[in-house]
Amino acid sequence: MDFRKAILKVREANKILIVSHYDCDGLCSAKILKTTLKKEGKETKIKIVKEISKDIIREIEDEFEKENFDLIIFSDLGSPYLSLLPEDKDIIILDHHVPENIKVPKNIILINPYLENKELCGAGICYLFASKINQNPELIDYAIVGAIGDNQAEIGENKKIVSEAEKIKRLKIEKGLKIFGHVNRPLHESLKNANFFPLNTYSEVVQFLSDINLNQNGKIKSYYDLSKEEKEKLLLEIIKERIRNNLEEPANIFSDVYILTKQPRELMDALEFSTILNAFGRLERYDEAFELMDGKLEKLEEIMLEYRKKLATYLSFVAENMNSFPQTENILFINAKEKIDENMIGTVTSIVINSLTNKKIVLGFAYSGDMVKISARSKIERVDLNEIVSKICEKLGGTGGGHKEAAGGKIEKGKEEEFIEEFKKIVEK
Ligand SMILES: [Mn+2]
Repeated sequence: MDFRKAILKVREANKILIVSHYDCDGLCSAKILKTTLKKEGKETKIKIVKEISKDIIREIEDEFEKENFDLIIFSDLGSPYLSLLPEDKDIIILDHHVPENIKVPKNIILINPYLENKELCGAGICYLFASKINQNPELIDYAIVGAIGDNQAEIGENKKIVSEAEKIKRLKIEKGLKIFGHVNRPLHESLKNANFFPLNTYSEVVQFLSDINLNQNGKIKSYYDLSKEEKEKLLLEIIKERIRNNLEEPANIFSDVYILTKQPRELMDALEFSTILNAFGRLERYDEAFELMDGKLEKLEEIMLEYRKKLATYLSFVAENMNSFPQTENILFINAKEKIDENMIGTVTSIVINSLTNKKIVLGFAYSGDMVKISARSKIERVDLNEIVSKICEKLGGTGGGHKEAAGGKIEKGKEEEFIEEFKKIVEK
């Protein structure tokens, strides 16, 4: 990726509007850009958006004129909508979504690893760009968290950033368990959710931990806080329990844990950090997200509680209505209408495909004003959701796009069934 033109543009500008995506990767991208540009003495303003649409572009143009900006940087979004962007303003796009297939307009500098057949998350692109402007080694934390949020830390160019972070000792990768909450959740909670073996209730999990002396008078540590010996004992006992239960691949319980060594304890597990940022974004608590990244943790607990409550309600709704949703042997269509918040339909769809169904493709539909937001997830290698979803959305007068294994779109209300029929037709072929 060649950043030279973009760097020149930034040097010329005084007041820069940063428009970024509302998910973890987008929030991390904006944090990196803001910190770097501020250090250069630039005035900046961050605008977090859920998507690019004509209305949003109009809003951006108004803001640009009213507040006398001289440059817009889009991060972690923009590429698929080149023809919607303003034609008379300087624009830099730092993005990894599949670009719209047109000649890039003259006023736009498009930097996108996709054009070089590379994979790098939005925050990773922003980090490389930022490190060519000035040195802020601590910003590498956000490149890592962005990559984890987009599920890309072990893919492509992201791996190079991961190694760099290890080299400068801001990141430590440890062998851990396939659990969530290595650092900040007590073991019985993480284990209960991990489903390593058939223990159904908290009390059964607590009993298991008591039996192996990891429950000291009702105090249960997190995995991270166990001593080396305690960790070894725990792993051994889990594997033994899995063998006793005749589970396949009994030792398949490990995963890497990315520990950000310089972050406060609440944020040092990069997976937890990314989940937190995604949650803040879905609840549209953007200011609080940036405060959090500045180390202010006061609102963390309250916001995460609100998020978990909402998510639990949506997952129960899906579980209760699973049989009545349209489906084929391999595809589930969660037609949630107004029952699931459009901001959270993507998260719900991801959780459903990973743990609530055996279907290989899951789509979620949630009302979004006069439109329906669509979120698609696939576990079938041959299926390119970016292509299929964008094609059907366009055919129905909407817009869509994304990645091969995860894509989204918007169509008018009432066209859901048509979409579902088209989707079945294409995928079955
Ligand atoms: Mn991204």
